[in-house]
Amino acid sequence: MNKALITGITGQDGSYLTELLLDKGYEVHGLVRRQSSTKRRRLDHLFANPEIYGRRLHLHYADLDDPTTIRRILVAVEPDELYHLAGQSHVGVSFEIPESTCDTTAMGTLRLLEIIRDLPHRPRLLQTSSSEIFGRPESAPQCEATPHRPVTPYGVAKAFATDMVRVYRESFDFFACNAICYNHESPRRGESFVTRKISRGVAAIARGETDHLVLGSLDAQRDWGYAPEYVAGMWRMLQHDTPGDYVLATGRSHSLRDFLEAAFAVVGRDYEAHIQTDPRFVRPAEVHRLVGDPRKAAEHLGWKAETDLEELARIMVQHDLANPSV
Ligand code: G4F
Repeated sequence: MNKALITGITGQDGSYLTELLLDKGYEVHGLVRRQSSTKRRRLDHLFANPEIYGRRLHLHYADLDDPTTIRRILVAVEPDELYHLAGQSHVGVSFEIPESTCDTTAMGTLRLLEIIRDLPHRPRLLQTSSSEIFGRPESAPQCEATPHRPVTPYGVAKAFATDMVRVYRESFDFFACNAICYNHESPRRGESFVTRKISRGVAAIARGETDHLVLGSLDAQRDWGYAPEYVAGMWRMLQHDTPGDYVLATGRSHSLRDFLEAAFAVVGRDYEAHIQTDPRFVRPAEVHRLVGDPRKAAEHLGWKAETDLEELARIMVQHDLANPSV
């Protein structure tokens, strides 16, 4: 039985990846931060299954700033594959807490690489990188060779982590890959990210709980895909013969207004009647024209993003209509 270890297992991607690996027959181990609350809603359905939790799914307490504990767990578990998904993932928040963002996302990745370097049985490593590393690129779409020009603390931290993974691959013969992910969303997306904020807001408006939704800049353009497809791309990277970096993206750019239109259309409303803007949600700096070129992932891994923006908005809004409290 293949063994995988996931950092960030309780997040959107971690929970979808856990389901995918369990389906494929893996034994899955996850690192979780110690918190007073043990509620992990994205994994609840797996905890509740006695055939899975404690048998094929195991959780271990460890923080990214605690290398001794991570080393101990890696030595004990001996995973074949390590998916490094953890880190502070909110770009706007990274302007408020840049030091801890860099500590978890940049240094946390380097610490993990250093631990793996000393292991007698090195797992294959997948690091979730981000389109934020491209910042304000000169060209669109961006591919694996596009220069890194981050403009946010989060982007700088991810660029550091991405380059370190490449350096360890080239210098120490690691099987290590960067999944350069463009925005990927789902009903499990955290509530402070814009698509989920919108899908929850649309559902609340449809239920008559409020009549407006407050956002920041509506000028944003993003390449939005569906998260379960992206974790499948991550898995494919570690099954390939050789390690490398891959852009995971739809290849299509949309404006925030496009997403608003699609989400409000699900409940038969016009978004313009319900949107207010507030500078509190506008960031000190924004990335530009981020749209990915996923051709390498298609050619080498046979991976393709299938879900379009309208379908994504429909999946998210329908979920939030049916689950008002989640
Ligand atoms: O949903 P967002 O917060 O996502 P963002 O900043 O693109 O980052 C996400 O995708 C990256 C690429 O995959 C990841 F690396 C990162 O970890 C994260 O998953 O914001 C999207 C856009 C931004 O331009 C933002 O300024 O929406 C704009 N926006 C407008 N009003 C808002 C809001 N964003 C948020 N979060 N909240 C608003 O009220």
